[in-house]
Amino acid sequence: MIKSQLEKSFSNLSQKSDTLEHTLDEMKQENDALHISLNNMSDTIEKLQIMISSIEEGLCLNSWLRFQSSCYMVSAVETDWNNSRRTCRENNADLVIIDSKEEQEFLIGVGKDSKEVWIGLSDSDQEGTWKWVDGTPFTEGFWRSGEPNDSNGNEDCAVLNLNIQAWSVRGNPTTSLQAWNDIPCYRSIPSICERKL
Ligand code: 2F8
Ligand code: CA
Repeated sequence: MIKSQLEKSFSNLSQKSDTLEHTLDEMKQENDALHISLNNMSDTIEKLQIMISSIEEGLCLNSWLRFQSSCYMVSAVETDWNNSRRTCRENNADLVIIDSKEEQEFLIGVGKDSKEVWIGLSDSDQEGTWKWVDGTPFTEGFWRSGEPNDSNGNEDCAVLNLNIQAWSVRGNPTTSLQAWNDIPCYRSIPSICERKL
């Protein structure tokens, strides 16, 4: 009697063990499949992140404005030329380099509220030799009549005069293509940064 009960229990346990082993095998297979799909998802996320970065690099986000293949930011922060340049560089940009009539006209239109802004042009290294911040050769600029004049012998940084009307009213007739002046680099004024795409 006891023997037959034991045999029955043993048989039941064996069956349970087989079932458990089978379930374990299934769970292992499921686990392997989950690992594979997790790896695939990680690959997809990585690819999407690369796509997002490249889309962002090709866009002008937040307060940056797009013109041709650059983004521009008119900064209202008033500081000297060197500090303004540092801030542009911290934002993956530099002070603006104006190398076409179209760009000059676009910039005059974007910052009408500021009187004058720093641009990326100076003759600090050698008086009278104007240099763009990125080493682009300087040919001719859009200077106001009579500028640059190195007034008092200490004007080595260039500004763009944005409020053409105000400058004209002050008895110095000017146009959007005659809107640069040289002033002392230590003056605190706003600036325009440019990031080339
Ligand atoms: O427009 C002539 C002259 O006007 C000012 O000096 C009186 C400017 N100086 C500043 O804005 C600091 C000169 O740069 C300019 O040439
Ligand atoms: Ca001047």
